[in-house]
Amino acid sequence: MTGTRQQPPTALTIAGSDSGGGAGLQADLRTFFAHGVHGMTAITAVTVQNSVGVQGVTEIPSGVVADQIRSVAGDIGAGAAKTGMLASTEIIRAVAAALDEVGIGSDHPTPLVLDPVAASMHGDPLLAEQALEAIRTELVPRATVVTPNLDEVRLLTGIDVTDTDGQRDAARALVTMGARHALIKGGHLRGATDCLDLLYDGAGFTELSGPRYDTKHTHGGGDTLAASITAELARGATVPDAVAHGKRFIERCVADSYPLGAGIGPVSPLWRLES
Ligand code: PXL
Repeated sequence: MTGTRQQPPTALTIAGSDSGGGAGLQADLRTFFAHGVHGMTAITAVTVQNSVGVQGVTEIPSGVVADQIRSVAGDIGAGAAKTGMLASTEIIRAVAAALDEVGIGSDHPTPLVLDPVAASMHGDPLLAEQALEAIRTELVPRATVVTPNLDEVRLLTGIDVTDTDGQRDAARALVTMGARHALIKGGHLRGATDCLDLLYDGAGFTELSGPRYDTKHTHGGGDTLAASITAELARGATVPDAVAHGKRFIERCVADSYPLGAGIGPVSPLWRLES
């Protein structure tokens, strides 16, 4: 017997490993799978991590990160790609060069979702402080969509967002830096009763509003949203449609999050298997 299935849409995540399975490339792969998309990985770092925090980080040599990108893009091809934890300036530079070589990024046929991961939910650093400038200059200009939370917005733009007008200012700043679209997530806005994200394409804003769930188990939430957007882009969606889909998808995943260990549990796409 031979299998008859054709190659499904494919997506590449350039990200770190979370040994606890909550965030990082583990979240990306299960999200890709939940969208019917074949996932590939260029691993940037291995974190020693559980539900309580990050106990260690080992970076992968930058040349090996770039080689993973070249290897899979050259043979299999990626319909879309995303970045997560990138750890260092050296890795960011190697990733940017490899993306240009294989044709991924906003000036190329294959879209790039930039999730500018700086720290874990526990506050453990996942990016060297001096690497922020490389994110600004090497990756924001290559991003089809950049998806910062408000902490990442402050680090990248210096803007301390406290309301929707601040979200608009931050979105303008990131598009001025070169991103084609900026999705400014409002999840970290204190006091808000809903969860308002703002998408900007350089011309107009789209407001995406959703419920705020009362759970502490939101580990991997940003990764899962960015991976859902990436998967939809790989399936051929436009950016606005992929982002609107991602917003609905992450809401379900937050509603279906679960406790894990003694600390913070992950958001979960398990509901996709059960419905
Ligand atoms: O959620 C951001 C993130 C990304 N990548 C890795 C992580 C985390 C958060 O902990 O560990 C590897």
